[in-house]
Amino acid sequence: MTEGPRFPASFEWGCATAAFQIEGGASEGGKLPSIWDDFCAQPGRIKDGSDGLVACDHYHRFPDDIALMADLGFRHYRFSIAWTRVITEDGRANPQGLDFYRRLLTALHERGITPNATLFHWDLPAHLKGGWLRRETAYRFADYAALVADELGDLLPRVATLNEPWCSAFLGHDLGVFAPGVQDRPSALLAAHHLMLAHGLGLQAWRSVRRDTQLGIVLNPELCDAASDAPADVAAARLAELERNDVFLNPLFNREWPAEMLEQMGPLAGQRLPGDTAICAQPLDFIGLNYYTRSIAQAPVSDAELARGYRFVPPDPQRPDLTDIGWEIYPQGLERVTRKLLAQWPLPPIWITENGAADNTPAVDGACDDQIRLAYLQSHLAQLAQMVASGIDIRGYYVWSLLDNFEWAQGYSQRFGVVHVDYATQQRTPKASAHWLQHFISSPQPT
Ligand code: GCO
Repeated sequence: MTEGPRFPASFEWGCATAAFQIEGGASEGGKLPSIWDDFCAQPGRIKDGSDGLVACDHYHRFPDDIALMADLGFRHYRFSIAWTRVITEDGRANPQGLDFYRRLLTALHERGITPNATLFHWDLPAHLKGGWLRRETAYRFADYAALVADELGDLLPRVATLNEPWCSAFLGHDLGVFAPGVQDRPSALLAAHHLMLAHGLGLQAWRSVRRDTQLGIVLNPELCDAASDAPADVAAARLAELERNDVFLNPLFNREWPAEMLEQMGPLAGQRLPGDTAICAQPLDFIGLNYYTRSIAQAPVSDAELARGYRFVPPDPQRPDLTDIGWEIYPQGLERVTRKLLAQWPLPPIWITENGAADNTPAVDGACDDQIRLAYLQSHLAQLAQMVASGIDIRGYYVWSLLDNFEWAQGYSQRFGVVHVDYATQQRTPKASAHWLQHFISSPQPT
């Protein structure tokens, strides 16, 4: 990195994972199936036909993974709790599942690593029929939040309700590429509403049990640029941002949804009840922002695009500035999107809860030279340093991800870890990026 601003000593450095992507142990300790288990079992849903049954076997290997994290210098760890592990079908506590997380959390604290738990990272219990299309699910989420607060809250200083509810709602119910695989625009908006209701009810439920936890939510805001100055392209980019940003941020601050989104919902808009927005708007101690890339939109063409109001233009795969999954490397976007949000909503303190790159470099002879990821992290941390120095209230950064893991519809074909995982042997190999981060964290100055 070139000479640049310094991070404050209090800045927090961590890594992130999610339960379904790493744990495996799919039917151990009384764990129930989630909608992602069901989705993986449907032919054609996952690129390499894989599933989360074993994943990184973190369920059994967590002590070693925590030791590795500590060796690499991470003092903060963002992970998710599997709802399906800690609750029985009739809504009671599952002591075996809770015991797993108690052992995990105890091991983290013993290593001086501060946990940041997400309650819902997409793995909805399959037995909650109707899923996010039913209002009832939001109330079940609140019961789950209260249970975790009661059982594990003493070990959890910081908790987020949801991770990227946009993905659950829109990838899951409009594009249909994520579980549960529905393709219906109004349904996606209804799911988004119920997710935000779950967030609000969840915060109320948690606070009714304990008041010493910092509580928030993790979003993946969109920075969408128009493909041209043509008014139809500019309008399309705006609609993409309304869907991705306003639908989630407005309720957090007691603001109604944009009229365009209510219109797209059609008659289902009637299922948004008076008072719901106020429930969503619980006080936030922090907000987590996940950033990977920006997108480019143009005027819609197909029927599905017309229902959305935009169409995305993917970057030309020949461009050199893409990660292995085909996403543009665009560090300025981290600052642009953060400033855009701050101009529109009174955000609480920010943590960058995910940032990272797909780089599928193989491990050879105990080493993995992931140069795409290394350059990606260096450019984004240089951008972040400038943002922090300019006074934006960002308190920490979690790299996505500690380990290569189950990348949802991409299966194991895309590797996001700073540590390589050989899925046949479960061998972990820290990559060049991990060694660089280790050094950086010990003296986090872009020099
Ligand atoms: C996310 C996802 C991660 C993905 C990552 C890369 O919250 O976006 O949590 O699960 O693996 O974003 O696509």
